[in-house]
Amino acid sequence: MDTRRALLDALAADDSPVSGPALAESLGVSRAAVWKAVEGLREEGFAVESTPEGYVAPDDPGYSGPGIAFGLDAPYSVEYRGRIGSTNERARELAGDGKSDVAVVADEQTGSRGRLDREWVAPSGGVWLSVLTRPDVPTARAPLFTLAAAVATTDAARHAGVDARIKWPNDVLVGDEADEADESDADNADPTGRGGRKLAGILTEMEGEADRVGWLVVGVGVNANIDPETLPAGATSLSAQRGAPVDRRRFAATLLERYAELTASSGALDGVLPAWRDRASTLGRRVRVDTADGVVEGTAVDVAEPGALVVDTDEGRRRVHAGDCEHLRDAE
Ligand code: BT5
Repeated sequence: MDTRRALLDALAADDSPVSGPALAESLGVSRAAVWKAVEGLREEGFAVESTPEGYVAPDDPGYSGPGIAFGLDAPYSVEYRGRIGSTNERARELAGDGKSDVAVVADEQTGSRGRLDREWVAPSGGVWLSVLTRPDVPTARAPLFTLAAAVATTDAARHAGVDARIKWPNDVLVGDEADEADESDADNADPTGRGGRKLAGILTEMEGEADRVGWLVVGVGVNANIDPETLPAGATSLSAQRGAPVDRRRFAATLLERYAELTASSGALDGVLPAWRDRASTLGRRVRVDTADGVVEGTAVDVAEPGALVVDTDEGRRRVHAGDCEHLRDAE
């Protein structure tokens, strides 16, 4: 483990100051190496304090690489960028270099993408992240990772006090006409009629053989502390919903920890669909899904391995594996 990460772990493990010499000894490095690691953390915005008794973690570790890695209970190293083209693109580059178990996190993206090469608007203030892993699972189960990311994002949003739900397959939304208490509430009304306002989107990219995933990049874009006015119509943000900024460091850490937990093993992956169903707004709804093979319209009744939407149509039951899903009002 590198000295910085070991130092972060030591600071996270202990509320009391940790002395330089003690750290050097426990990490098996020189005192100069400890000092260099402290300086490196400070340069990355993690303001380690020096007291006569030793080093202390900053009160507010901040939205930064070390800030997110500090106390993180997930097996990822964190690569933070203030501004980047696309975290997914960076994660793919790392995959090409043979890397794994890295979370690329950014404040702002200048060239980010949604599905089908659509533009994703990602100004400063968001939580834009991509997790690169090399899971030992058959390629057919890969869609479960997208669903796991949706569950993780929903849980992190709820943790931050925002009642989010999942719209199949990869949107995390707030508010939905079916349970909108007051349709006249302009702030919460759904202008698109598509099942709520979009808080987050997920884009999964992978490479693999038929039977095994090679690498998998799950990219999550969450509108965190952003004025929805600067986003495409139909979008919302955590700060707009809460009426106050969210702690992005904690939000990102919660999301990463939950995602790691849900994808830790093939046994853990078995829990993804039930967790997804619990948080979904799509099930039981009338939907129209635009697929590569045409439009499927009917009632969404279930989601089945590895993430297909099961729709009851006039012509019988259909399984839809990919497409854009619109929630319809019952009368439509
Ligand atoms: C998605 O695509 O929802 C997946 C978005 C994934 C973005 C993340 S950010 C980190 C990582 N790095 C990347 O480069 N990408 C990933 P899709 O379902 O195709 O939705 C795209 C549509 O959402 C666009 O056509 C817009 O209408 C809308 N949109 C764009 N930016 C938005 C935003 N910030 N909030 C809400 N809606 C947005």
